[in-house]
Amino acid sequence: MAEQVVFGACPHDCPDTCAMLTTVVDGQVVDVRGNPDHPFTRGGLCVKVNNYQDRVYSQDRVLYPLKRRGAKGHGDFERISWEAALAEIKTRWTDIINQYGPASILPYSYLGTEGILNGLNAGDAFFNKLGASVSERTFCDSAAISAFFMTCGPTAAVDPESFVYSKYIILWAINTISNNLHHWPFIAEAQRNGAKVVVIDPVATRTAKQADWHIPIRPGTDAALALGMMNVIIAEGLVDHDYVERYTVGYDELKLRAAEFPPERVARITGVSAEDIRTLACEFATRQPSVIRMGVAIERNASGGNAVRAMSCLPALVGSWRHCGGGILHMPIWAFPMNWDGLSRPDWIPPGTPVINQWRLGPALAGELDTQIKSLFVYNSNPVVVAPEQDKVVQGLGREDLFTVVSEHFVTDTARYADIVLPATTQLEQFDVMFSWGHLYLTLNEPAIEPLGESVPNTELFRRLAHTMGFTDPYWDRTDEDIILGALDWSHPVLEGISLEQLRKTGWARLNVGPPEAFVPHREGNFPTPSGKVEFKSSIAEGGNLVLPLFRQGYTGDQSGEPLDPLPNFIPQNEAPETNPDLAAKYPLNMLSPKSHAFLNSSYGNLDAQLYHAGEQMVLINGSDADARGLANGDAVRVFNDRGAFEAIARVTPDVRTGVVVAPLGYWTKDSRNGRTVNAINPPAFADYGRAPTFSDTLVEVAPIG
Ligand SMILES: Nc1nc2c(c(=O)[nH]1)N[C@H]1C(S)=C(S)[C@@H](COP(=O)(O)OP(=O)(O)OC[C@H]3O[C@@H](n4cnc5c(=O)[nH]c(N)nc54)[C@H](O)[C@@H]3O)O[C@H]1N2
Ligand SMILES: Nc1nc2c(c(=O)[nH]1)N[C@H]1C(S)=C(S)[C@@H](COP(=O)(O)OP(=O)(O)OC[C@H]3O[C@@H](n4cnc5c(=O)[nH]c(N)nc54)[C@H](O)[C@@H]3O)O[C@H]1N2
Ligand code: SF4
Ligand SMILES: [Mo]
Repeated sequence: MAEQVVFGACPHDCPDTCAMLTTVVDGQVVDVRGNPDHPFTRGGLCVKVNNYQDRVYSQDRVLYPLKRRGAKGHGDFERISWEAALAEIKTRWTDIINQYGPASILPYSYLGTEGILNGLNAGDAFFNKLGASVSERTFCDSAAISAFFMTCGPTAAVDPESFVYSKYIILWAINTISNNLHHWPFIAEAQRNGAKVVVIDPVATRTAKQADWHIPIRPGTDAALALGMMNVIIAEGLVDHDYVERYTVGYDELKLRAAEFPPERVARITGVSAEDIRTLACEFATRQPSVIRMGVAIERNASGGNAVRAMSCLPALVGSWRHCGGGILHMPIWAFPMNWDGLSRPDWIPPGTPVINQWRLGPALAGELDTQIKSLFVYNSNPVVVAPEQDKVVQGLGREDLFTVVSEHFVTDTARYADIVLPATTQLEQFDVMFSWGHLYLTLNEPAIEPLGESVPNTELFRRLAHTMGFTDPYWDRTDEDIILGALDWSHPVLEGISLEQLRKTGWARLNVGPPEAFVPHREGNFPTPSGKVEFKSSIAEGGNLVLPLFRQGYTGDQSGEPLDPLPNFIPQNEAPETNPDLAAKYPLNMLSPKSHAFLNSSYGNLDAQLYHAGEQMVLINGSDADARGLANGDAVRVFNDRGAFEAIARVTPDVRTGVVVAPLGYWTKDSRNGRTVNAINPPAFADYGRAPTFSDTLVEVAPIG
C-alpha cells in the first residue's frame, strides 16, 4: 500500500484559504485534513470542506461531456466525447459570430475556484481574444474596494494575526465564526488578554453571541453610525491631532461633515441609542490598539461604499495605525504581487466591446440590453442561485435560441439549462497556487489524484477551446507551471526567497512582510493613496475617476468623470420607509440573505452532509413580526415582493431585530418548495460605488402558506 500525503489548499472563495493535507493510498483519496503547520489555519477545516473527498467522489459528479437531450431545464443529458463537444461549440459559435458578431457570446464566471490558475481569470484571455462581451464581475467587495482605495489605498492593512495585540476589536458586518472561521482564534486570544470584542450586525449571529457587546444596527445605516462616532470623537476631544496633521488630508472638511451627525440624529437613523454611540466612539478612541475588521456585507446597500469610506477614516482619526494590531482590515489580497493583466490580457479586448455586469444577467438574457446575447458560457459560477432577478435568469436560460455551455462539477441549477455540460476537475485533481484575501500566505495545491473521468482543469479547458477556435499564439501552449511563473512577480521583495521549488517542500510560505508582532506599516503614514496619506477628503472622488485594478476585468469603475462627494456621507436605503413609503407600506420587512454556515455560496447546497447540517431553507423572523402575521415557529411561509417569491420555514427568534428577516443564501432551486430561492426577490439595483449588489436593501413581506 503506497501511502502519500500531498500538499493542498482549499479552493474556495473564503478569506481563510486553508492549507490542506490529502492522504492518497493507491491512487485513492482516503483523507483530507487541515495542515497543522500552517500558522493561520492551524490544521482545521470547516464543516463545508472537512469531507471534501465526498465532493470529489460524489455519485453526482459530472465526469464526461454531456449534451442536452430533453427540454431545457429538465436535466436530461447524454454522454458525448470531448471531440464532439468541442466540434459542436465550434459550429454553433462560428454561426453565431458570423450572424451576430462575437460580442453576442457572454462569458459568466466567478469564484467557484479561487486559484490563480483556475479561478476568476481563467477564461478571460480566451474570451478577450474571441471578442466576446466582457463580463463585469462585481459580486462582492467592489464598492468596498473602491471606497478603501480612495481612503487608505489598496495595500493598507492590518495583519489578521496581529489582532492578538488588539485591545478593542470591532467586527463590522462580518460573521467571522461562519465565514472567516480561522481568524476567530486570534480574536479570541485577544479577548482572553482583555480586549473587548464588539459586533455590529442586525443579527445575533454565532459571532455576535461570542462578543462582549453586540450592537444590532438597522441594515444599511453603518455610514451614519461611523459618522456619528466621528462626531463624538471630535466633540469629546479624542482626536489624535498629531497623527491627523502628519498623515491625513481633509480633516477640517471631515469635521464639518461629522458635525451633521450628532448622536441623537444617528440614533434615529440606525436604531442604536445615542448613549451606545457615545460609548462605542469613546472606547474605540481610547482603548488602543483599536481595530476594525469589516465584512463584505457592509457594502450591500445604497450607502455601502460611503460606509466603508467613513469607517476607514476612524482609525486615522484616533491614531490606531500607530500600534501593532490597530487600524482597519479590509482584505490583504493586494499584498500579493499579482500580474493580473498577464492572466486576463485586457489588451486583447477589441475596442468598443460591450461590458455587461454580471448583475444584469436577467435583463441581458431577456434582450433588454443593447447587446443581443446568443450564447452563454458559464464556469466557476451558478448564476441561477447567486444572481438577482432569478425569475428572469431562469426564463432567459430557457430560451431555445440561446446556446449555453456550462463547465461544472455537478449539474447545478444553471447547468440543467445547458446545451453542453463540460466536466471540471476538483482541487484534488488539479495544480494551483492560492493567494488569500484573509491572510498573508501563499499556498500550494498539488494534484493528489489523476482527474476523474474526462474532467479537466479550467486551464486545460481554455487551452482546448483556444485550439478549437483556431488560436495559434504560443500563449495557448503554456503549461500550468508556465502560467504560474508569469502570474506573479517572483522578483518582488515580498516573494524574496519564495519559489515553486520551495513551496513544493513546505506547502505554504508567508510573504516577506515581517512577523505579525512587528506589522505596523502605517505608524508613520505611508498610505498608498495619491497623497500618501489617509484621504478623509478623497482626491480620487473629486477627480471623478474610480478605477479598480483589472483583476475583476471589465470593472473599470465609474469613469463618467463626474466628481463624487469627496467626503463620506450617509445615503438612505433605496428600499426604506424614508425613501419609498409606498413600497414600505406594502413590504415592511427588510430581508438579508447572508452566507450559510454549511454552504459556500451555492456550493455544497447539493451534498448530503452539508444539507443535513443546514436543514431546510428558513427565514428568521422576530417574535413581534411573527405575531403580527399570525406565524408560529416552524410554519411554512411565503417570502415575496413584486420581483418574486420563495418559500421557507419560519424560525421565530429574538436573534433578529424587529423589521428585519434573514434567509441564508445557497439552497438550490431544484430542491426548493416552489422552485425559487432568495435571489428571486433581490433587487438589481447597484450600491453607491463599484456597481456592487444591494441585497441587504430589499423589502419583502412574509405570509403563511395556505
Ligand atoms: N460559511 C460560509 N462562509 C463563507 C461564504 C459562504 O457562503 N458560507 N462565502 C464567502 C464569501 S464569497 C464572502 S463574500 C464572505 C462574506 O462574508 P460576510 O461579509 O461575513 O458575509 P455575510 O454572511 O453575507 O454577512 C455578514 C453579516 O453581515 C450582516 N449584515 C448584512 N447587512 C448588513 C448591514 O447593512 N450592516 C451591518 N452592520 N451588517 C449587515 C449579516 O447579518 C451577516 O451576519 O464569506 C465567505 N465565507
Ligand atoms: N442573495 C445573495 N446573493 C449573493 C450573495 C449573498 O450574500 N446573498 N453573495 C454574492 C457573493 S459575495 C458571491 S462571491 C457570489 C458567489 O457566486 P459563485 O462564485 O457563482 O459561487 P458558487 O455558488 O459557489 O458557484 C460556484 C460554482 O462553481 C463550480 N466550480 C467550483 N470549482 C470549479 C472549477 O474548478 N471549475 C469549474 N468549471 N467550476 C467550478 C461549483 O461547482 C459551483 O457550482 O454570490 C453572490 N450572490
Ligand atoms: S471554506 Fe474557508 S474555512 Fe472552509 S476549508 Fe475552505 S478556506 Fe478553510
Ligand atoms: Mo463573495
